[in-house]
Amino acid sequence: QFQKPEDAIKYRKAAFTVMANHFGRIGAMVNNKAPFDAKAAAENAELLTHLSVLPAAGFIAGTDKGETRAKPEIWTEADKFKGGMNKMGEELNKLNAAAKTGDLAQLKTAFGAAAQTCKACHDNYRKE
Ligand code: ASC
Repeated sequence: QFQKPEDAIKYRKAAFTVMANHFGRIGAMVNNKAPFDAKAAAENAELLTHLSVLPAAGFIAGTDKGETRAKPEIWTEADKFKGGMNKMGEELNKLNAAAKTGDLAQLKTAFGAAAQTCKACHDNYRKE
């Protein structure tokens, strides 16, 4: 799927960038930076469940060098890293379910849990 390692790095970064945008739109609502729009929140949450499967494909062997902050532990602790990715997917599914209820309180709770899964992998697997 990738011609060279740099293409895989670009791909996963692009996927995370798009995810951060859609996650951020919900974040703005739950943090009272934007008006709560239940329909928009649900659309963004739905998108995130699909987008979240994308980055993993970019973490192929040999892509720990170059324009990346990925730590080598991603490959030396591959199962743990995959576990973190899966956890993110699970929490985004919960975020999607919460968003569909149209209840801001439920959205806030699920958003916090999902954000925690983003942060966990950043703390463990991303360089400064
Ligand atoms: C975001 C975003 C992340 C996570 C992380 C959570 O909105 O872009 O990477 O939340 O900051 O701690």
